[in-house]
Amino acid sequence: MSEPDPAELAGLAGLACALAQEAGEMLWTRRGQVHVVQTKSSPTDVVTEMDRAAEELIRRRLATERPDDSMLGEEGGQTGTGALVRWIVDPLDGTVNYLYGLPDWSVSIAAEVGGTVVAGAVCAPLHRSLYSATAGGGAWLRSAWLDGPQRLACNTGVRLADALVATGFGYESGRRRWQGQVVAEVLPRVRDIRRAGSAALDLCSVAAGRVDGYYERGVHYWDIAAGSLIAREAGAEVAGLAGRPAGESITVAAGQGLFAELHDLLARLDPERDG
Ligand code: LIP
Repeated sequence: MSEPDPAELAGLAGLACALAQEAGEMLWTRRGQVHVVQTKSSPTDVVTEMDRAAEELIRRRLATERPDDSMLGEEGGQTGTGALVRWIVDPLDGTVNYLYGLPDWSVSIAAEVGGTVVAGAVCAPLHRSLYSATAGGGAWLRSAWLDGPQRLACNTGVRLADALVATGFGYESGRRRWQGQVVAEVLPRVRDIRRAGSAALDLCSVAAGRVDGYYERGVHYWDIAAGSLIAREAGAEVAGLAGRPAGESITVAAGQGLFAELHDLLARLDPERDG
């Protein structure tokens, strides 16, 4: 595959959707069996056996369906190198919500071709929602609550003072202390703040117009790979500060107009440092 054509993109997105749904259903069915098996960056950064089981299921399916591709997963890291297509997988984004029985968790799967994300899916089983996008093909929501697929468009022309802004916090206490100071400066300048607990879903919420903007420091590539494409295909700008790409240092997403205002406010607050 050189430049993927629309049929190839649809194939990648279709597989991402199918696997995200299958893993999501498995997570929902086995929700009673969840225990913390490991902590990562801090005692609050948990991994459950279900994060691992969901990633294992996706890894197995990909090995069967697309044996020549490689994969980067949150739990198992990189397998395979040099492949043209690489899958970026967060098997359970919002693990803490899942552990507590809160509904905001998702399975996020993106496909990269030549290093660029070209297709992606985010499945939120408890919202009965499946978000997907292909490069140039728009962003779509399929849901048990809808009659058919709905094309997503983010909110535009929202002023910062009227904006509902989603954000999230890292697991390390020094970073959180500074994130608290940053959000204390953002809160009086916007309509309100939301902290749902799944970065992938926050980006889908930007795409669907359920929030106007989103920013977060510390998200990993697997948290945002699919959601960023979905938000962009819904018309949002997704980037870091000062022209840098979105990523772990900071990710900012919003529709036209608001992105610049949110970006400029954040840039003044030095959000890329840790306290
Ligand atoms: C989580 C994110 C959440 C963010 C947390 C964490 P996990 O991912 O999606 O929004 O604020 O810091 O990264 O750990 O549940 O896969």
